[in-house]
Amino acid sequence: MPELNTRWDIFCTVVDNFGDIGVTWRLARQLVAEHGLDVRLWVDDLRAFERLCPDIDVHAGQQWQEGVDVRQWPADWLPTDAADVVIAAFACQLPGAYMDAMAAREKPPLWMNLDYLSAEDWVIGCHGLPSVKYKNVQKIFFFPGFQKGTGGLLRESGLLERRRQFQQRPEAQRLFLRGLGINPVQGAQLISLFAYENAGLASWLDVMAADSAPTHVLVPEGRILGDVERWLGVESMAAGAVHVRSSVTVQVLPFVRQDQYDQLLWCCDFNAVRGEDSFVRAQWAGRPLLWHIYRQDEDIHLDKLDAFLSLYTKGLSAPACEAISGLWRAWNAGHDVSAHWLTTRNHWPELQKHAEAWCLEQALQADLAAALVQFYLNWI
Ligand code: TRH
Repeated sequence: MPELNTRWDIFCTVVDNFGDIGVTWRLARQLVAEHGLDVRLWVDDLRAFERLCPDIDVHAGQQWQEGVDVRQWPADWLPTDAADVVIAAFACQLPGAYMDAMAAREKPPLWMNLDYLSAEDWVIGCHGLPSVKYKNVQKIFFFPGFQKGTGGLLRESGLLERRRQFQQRPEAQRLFLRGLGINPVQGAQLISLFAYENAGLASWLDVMAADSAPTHVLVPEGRILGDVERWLGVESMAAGAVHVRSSVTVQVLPFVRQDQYDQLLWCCDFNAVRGEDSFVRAQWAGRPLLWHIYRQDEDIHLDKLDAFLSLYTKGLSAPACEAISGLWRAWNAGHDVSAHWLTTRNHWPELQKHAEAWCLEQALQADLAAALVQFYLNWI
């Protein structure tokens, strides 16, 4: 790709949790590291950012992090020149004065809305279409996605190779896990559990506890902890806590930096993930996964869940497809998942092979950062 001497501004409002900043921080880093771009990342909540990147100074108006010019998005906007490319993440509203600065440029910037991830078919038709216009500046929809004709998924260069090497080195995994205070229970299936509150959790832990084979569940500090505590009958668990109930060991982990979270996913046999970014990272881990989708009004998230399942399960045998789909649907409804977990386990080798194949198939698409850069090159 030709060298681009352009300035890019990415705007991120943290609506809740970590997905907004998780996606934009990952994108900003990649645009700098792999495309040599000047990137400013405007974030309205540095405390959320600090959880993923502990080097963040939450009081700094401006700071450099991994080559990215990180800016606190001030409540009272200060006059700022508009960049060549402007990305509003997840339909966030840009400051009025900044939009005027965009319109005042001799050549208006490429203004894009980086949308939410969805596997629904309509995304292909809407990707790249014009959205609203502000004065002479046209906003464009940019949709990530799993299919040809979408903007693809965030995937750093060499990611799968790094992942594969790590998964082939048990000693590296052991050291990594030890650094997080984890000594995997011998012979246990290792599961990471990152999810929203879920009434179905107790049924899952019940069935793991009753199993003849051991399971070691790693729970990053977060929203599902209340359900874990209720099931264990303990109060206020913190990182480091370990509880054993029959065949299941439950361990609370500290929230780690993004790169370490990847390694955690790579170490586990099965990853329960949520939202958007962790969901994609679990796919790059090449291991079977369970997605807790972000709930939306009027249950439209359930259409998204089904759209993804129908893509993801292509190529699976009918019983394996039924097993994993049943598990995902029950988990997202907060229902009893015990029977679904047992049937899923019956198809384990097939699901493992499939997870790797899905990962490789997805990696055939251009990654989202490269697709954005290409979009810009086509536009100029
Ligand atoms: O945190 P999420 O639920 O985020 C979001 C937001 O709710 C957002 O508003 C919504 O639009 C979106 O979901 C769909 O889930 P997500 O997207 O997986 O983001 C979590 C981020 O946290 C991801 O970048 C991985 C990172 N992470 C770490 O860096 N360390 C950790 O220990 C863990 C558990 C996660």
